[in-house]
Amino acid sequence: KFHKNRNVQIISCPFSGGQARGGVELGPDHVLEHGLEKQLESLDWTIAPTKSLSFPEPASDPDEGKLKRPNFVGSSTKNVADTVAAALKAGTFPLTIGGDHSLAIGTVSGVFSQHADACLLWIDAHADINTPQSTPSGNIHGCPVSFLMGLAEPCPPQFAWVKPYLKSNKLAYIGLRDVDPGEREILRKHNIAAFSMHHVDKYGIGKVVELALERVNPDGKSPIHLSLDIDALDPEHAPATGTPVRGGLSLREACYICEALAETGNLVAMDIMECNPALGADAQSVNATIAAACSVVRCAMGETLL
Ligand code: 5AB
Ligand code: MN
Ligand code: MN
Ligand code: MN
Repeated sequence: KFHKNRNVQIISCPFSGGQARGGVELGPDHVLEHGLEKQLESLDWTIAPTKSLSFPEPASDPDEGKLKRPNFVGSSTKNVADTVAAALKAGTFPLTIGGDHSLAIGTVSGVFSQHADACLLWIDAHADINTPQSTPSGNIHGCPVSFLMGLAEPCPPQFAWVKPYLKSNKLAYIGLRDVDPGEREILRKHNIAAFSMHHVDKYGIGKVVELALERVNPDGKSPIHLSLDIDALDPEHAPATGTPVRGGLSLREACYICEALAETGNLVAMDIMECNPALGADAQSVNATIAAACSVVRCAMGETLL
């Protein structure tokens, strides 16, 4: 059933410091209240007691250049990195529930500290690769990948602990459709495997996943970390998120990506990020978003249709 290791450590991260919209810190509780633990149990996973992290706010947090709340994000993501690394050391699969996507500075650091040869699949409407210089918003949830690659020069002191583990040939995107000009330049310069919705339309999702894996995992041996921003999905399926962009993945396309990664047998960690229950137009759109988040997680954890 794809996953050899069937011990999961859920890490709940009610954190919103990487962006300005309140409510994304409520994401983890909604996902858990939707019954995710039971759902994983019925997929034969053994669930370690869920770790719920708390994120104390620093007394003072002045902007660092353009970056907003650098102390808060820097210390919180360090905590996440240590927790993810500990989960892997304990032989469990870290499943991190956000919270905003700046948390991935922590999750990816934690995974690469234990699996130096890992690759990263980033499923998102956005590339999240702005540097402290290129960020148009100052929101760090738009910057995690640049920190992980060591592109921030100079590196802000709050992120000095982040090792540049991530090499450009070990990163692939699927679902992109809102990429800033500075980000586009970085993607080109580093020849990063970036599959936009245009490629999904042109080749179909099956081929896109195949092409992405060929680029980042040509010999099929690398452990895989999946970082999934719920805004990769079309707002029709996941409206309750801070930065929705029309023209996204269908629920099935997102599920397919997760199923295909599970099938490799190499998935070692997953993030599900950016569900914001405060932003749905009504209870039904919040519920649809949370249900979609649980669906993609189950697919990554080995649920199959037949
Ligand atoms: B998300 C934008 N590129 O840097 C920026 O939701 C949006 O984690 C970032 O993908 C969206 O502020 C970050 C305009
Ligand atoms: Mn996004
Ligand atoms: Mn994101
Ligand atoms: Mn977002």
